[in-house]
Amino acid sequence: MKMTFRWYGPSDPVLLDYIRQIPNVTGVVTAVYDVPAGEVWPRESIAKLKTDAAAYGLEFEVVESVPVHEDIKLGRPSRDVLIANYCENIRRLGEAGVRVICYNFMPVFDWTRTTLQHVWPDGSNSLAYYKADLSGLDPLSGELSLPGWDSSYKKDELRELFDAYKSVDGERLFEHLGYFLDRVIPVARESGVFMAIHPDDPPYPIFGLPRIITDERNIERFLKLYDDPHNGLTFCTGSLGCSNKNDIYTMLDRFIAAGRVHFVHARNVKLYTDDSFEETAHFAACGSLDLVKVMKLLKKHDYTGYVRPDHGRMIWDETGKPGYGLYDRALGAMYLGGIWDGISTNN
Ligand code: CS2
Ligand code: MN
Repeated sequence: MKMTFRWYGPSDPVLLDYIRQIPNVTGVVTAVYDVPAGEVWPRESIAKLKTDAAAYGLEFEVVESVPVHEDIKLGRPSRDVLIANYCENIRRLGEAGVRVICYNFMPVFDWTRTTLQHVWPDGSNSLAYYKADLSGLDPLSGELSLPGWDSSYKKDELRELFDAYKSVDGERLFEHLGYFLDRVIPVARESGVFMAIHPDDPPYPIFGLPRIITDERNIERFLKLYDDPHNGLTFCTGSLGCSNKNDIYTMLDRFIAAGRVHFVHARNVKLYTDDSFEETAHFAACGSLDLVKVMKLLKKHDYTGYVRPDHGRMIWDETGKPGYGLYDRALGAMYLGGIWDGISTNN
């Protein structure tokens, strides 16, 4: 396995200079952030990410994310041009040495939480999601915004999007995903790139919008839509693990055995019976998920793909992008690396 770390580019307060000091981290996961969804990334911008990372001895082999334009998810006529642009991005990234592209197919919103600063007794804070609080949130109010979301939508545009999704249920969304994969995966294969869809976070419909990359059955269906290793998964333990219905260990075992996992996001959450959850430190004892078991499964299958610590808490008075501070993610990388070393020695 290759340990990586997410880096939000030159404006990220977490500097490459810091990332390179985390033992065992060999590469960064990043993206071109100044090009709107649906457009082609300039070759120079891609090359710059590579040279920036290389200047600190870090590889750039994983992109997270190349966003999928809403018109593709909605199956609108403009999707053909947008998919052609997406394919061009895959080609350009492949040429630059990128091996894995993480993306998601969630309508309108990326990850959703009801608070960004749940305060723990030890003074740290983390993201959390309380089901009861969600009913009080109106996504169309224009006042709600989360760091994972595309903030470029204006109120009217959001309303228009919500209206458009009234005719797109889970079945239609699956059809639109299939249409996308039929065109994108052959290009990925030619380009030596593995596509890795990120599960929906949380893994069930919210605000009346469909979500389909949610559980074992639906992921199996997704993999069959285009049965090729280049149509693969980002296995995000925290996203799949925040539904009581998902047994993430059985799922990981099975999808890794099938050669379909190319990227692992390791995140721990404390899960409640109603599927509310709080994000915790990576340590198994801190949450409901056992990342030791996860690493053992990677070992069992001699996993050679990429891993990164996912969201961390904010600790030691750090401020910054919620979920993406330096300190707790670095502790996470160390915990995961320690487990890996521990299970790798024969002594
Ligand atoms: C990430 C996702 O921050 C996170 O939770 O795991 O936002 C992820 O980057 C996207 O869903 C991938 O497209
Ligand atoms: Mn994730």
